[in-house]
Amino acid sequence: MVSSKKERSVDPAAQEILGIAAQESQQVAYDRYEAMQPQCGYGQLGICCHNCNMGPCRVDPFGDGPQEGICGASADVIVARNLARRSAVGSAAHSDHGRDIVHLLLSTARGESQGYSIKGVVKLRKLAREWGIGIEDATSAQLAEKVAEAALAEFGKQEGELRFVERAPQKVRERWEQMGVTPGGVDRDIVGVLHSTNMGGSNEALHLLRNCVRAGLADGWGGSMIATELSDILLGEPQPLVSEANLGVLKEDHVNILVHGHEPGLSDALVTASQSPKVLAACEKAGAKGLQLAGICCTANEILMRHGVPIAGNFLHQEFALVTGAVEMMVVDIQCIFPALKDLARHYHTKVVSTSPKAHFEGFQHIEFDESRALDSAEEILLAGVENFANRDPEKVHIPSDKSPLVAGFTTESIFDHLGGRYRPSYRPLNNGIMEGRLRGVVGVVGCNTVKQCQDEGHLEMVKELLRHDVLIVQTGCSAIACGKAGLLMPEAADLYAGRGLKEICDAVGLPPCLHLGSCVDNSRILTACIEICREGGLGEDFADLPVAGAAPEWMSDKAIAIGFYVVGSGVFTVTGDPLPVLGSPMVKEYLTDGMEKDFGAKFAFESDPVKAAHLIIDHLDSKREALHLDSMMYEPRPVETVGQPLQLEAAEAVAAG
Ligand code: SF4
Ligand code: MSK
Repeated sequence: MVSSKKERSVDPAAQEILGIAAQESQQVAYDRYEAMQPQCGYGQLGICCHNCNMGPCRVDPFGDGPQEGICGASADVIVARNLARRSAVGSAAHSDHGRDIVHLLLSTARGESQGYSIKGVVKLRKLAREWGIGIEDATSAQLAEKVAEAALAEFGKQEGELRFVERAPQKVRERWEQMGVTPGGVDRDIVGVLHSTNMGGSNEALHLLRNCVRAGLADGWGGSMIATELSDILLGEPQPLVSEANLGVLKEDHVNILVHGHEPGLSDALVTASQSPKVLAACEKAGAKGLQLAGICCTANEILMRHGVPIAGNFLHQEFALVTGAVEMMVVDIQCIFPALKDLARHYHTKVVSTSPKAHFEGFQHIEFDESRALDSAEEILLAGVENFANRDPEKVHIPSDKSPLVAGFTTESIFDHLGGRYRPSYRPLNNGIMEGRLRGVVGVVGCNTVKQCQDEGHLEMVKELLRHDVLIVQTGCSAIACGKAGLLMPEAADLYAGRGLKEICDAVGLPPCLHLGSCVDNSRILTACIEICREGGLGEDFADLPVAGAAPEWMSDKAIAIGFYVVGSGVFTVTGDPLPVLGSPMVKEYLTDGMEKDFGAKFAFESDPVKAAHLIIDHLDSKREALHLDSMMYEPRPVETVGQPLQLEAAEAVAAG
């Protein structure tokens, strides 16, 4: 049965576009998902193995058929081994992204790239100090070269630990040491984990599950943290800024060019090139009023937080954007890109252009992005998009009017300034807010969309439930975009959704109740924020002590698996919407949702109902508060009846009092 528009997305722009796609007989991912039913149960349970050519093997979950593969691998081993592979793939994706940023910083420092300069000088000097790279009177370029060389060595390191391990609290490091998962070289760890999953490699489920953590930590404390830090050094440290999100940012009288993917090097050059006189003149000549650049997925987050470029949408919006009929070009690089875009591109006039040597697509045009001539390369790409304006069919143009204002661009460092003020930057107000019971805790709600759930519903329902219980939300990736589209990234959202304590803090320091911290690799900012909370004192010395949690209500990518393992592996309780693909092994499920806590200080929970998931988190935060002997919460949760309306304190109190 075909699901309705409202079952597919809570976003009104998406619902409008889904109606248009149906009228025009265009398929989107939901249609393909429904045609795929029933999906393979063995795959869903994680008990199918094709790791050698004697297979594929599958274990019968009902106990009537084979209980082990041809080599003798049990369901526990097969499930854990599949998960370790996926964690390693997610870690590889983030880390290879990080490596590219390092190369770009290095070529910029050596004067071999075009159009980039070292913008985050404060962060550069700070990181150089942290890594013991001291050069008297060094220029930024000299220092950046040394830092980039040191960062590059982190990938191929053959001995010792990753440099960023030193940032982790002592107790976290001790647990990693005991469990044998302290991240060493990024590539070494990923290769080691993949090797362990080869046929006849590791055949003990617990060992493989620790390898899931090892691969994840190489991502979180390696590839992703390097990506975030060096992006800030090269492209500039984001600062809070105002922009907009949703398909309504597209303009009927402009050439609309979208960037989709992850790596900020390309998108940053496109932003610069979009203002070039040559491109603007070409727009005018084509009869357009200008060029509207907008983003999809995480590359959108990168140029949003550094340049205020508006966001057209999150993961599932990549197809919806094309159905507007108003997109001249979609420029993609790597990760989260549907090969199916070619079919919509054929029906509409959109040119879909791949640019990365790492990702080519059947039916897309490939124009390889060359960083040594980045601006010229970006300009050529944009000019090809402008040229396509002439092929737009006005009959097919339907741009939904929906868009929401948002504030984005927070970082671990800028939160300091916001909380403590320019002259007293500090996390003290945050820690005090938690300690005195104004704030219940801090939760990272992150991750993707999936066709298995109504788009954005999981993110929004969970976030709203947490906000009314005085939980400060930090966000990245497509979850941040979901909340941006729904108006939750504005300071005014505190009035509409936050409990009284959270609202008081947001009002006092001028913060939205949900803080946009960037793209998927910027989940490492959540780790560094936790480090600062520990360092500030009063809430424990270990991530596992803190009233904090993570959630990925609509996760989809292997990158989310790697993130889950580095977050839980670092001591932070995490809830996923769909369960990880482990239900074919009760032992693996039990370890992830219980046993891990003994080994790593935290565990996973699986809960697809976002409100129930929010309450698992609230219970967790309360248990941590109790263990820390913190004051009880200052106020009752905001009454559910008042959610979405400006908070009238007297009325709220009256409702709360019954
Ligand atoms: Fe089957 Fe074992 Fe080969 Fe997997 S590794 S396909 S379980 S024989
Ligand atoms: S883009 S990994 S769908 S968050 Fe980072 Fe969004 Fe998930 Fe891709």
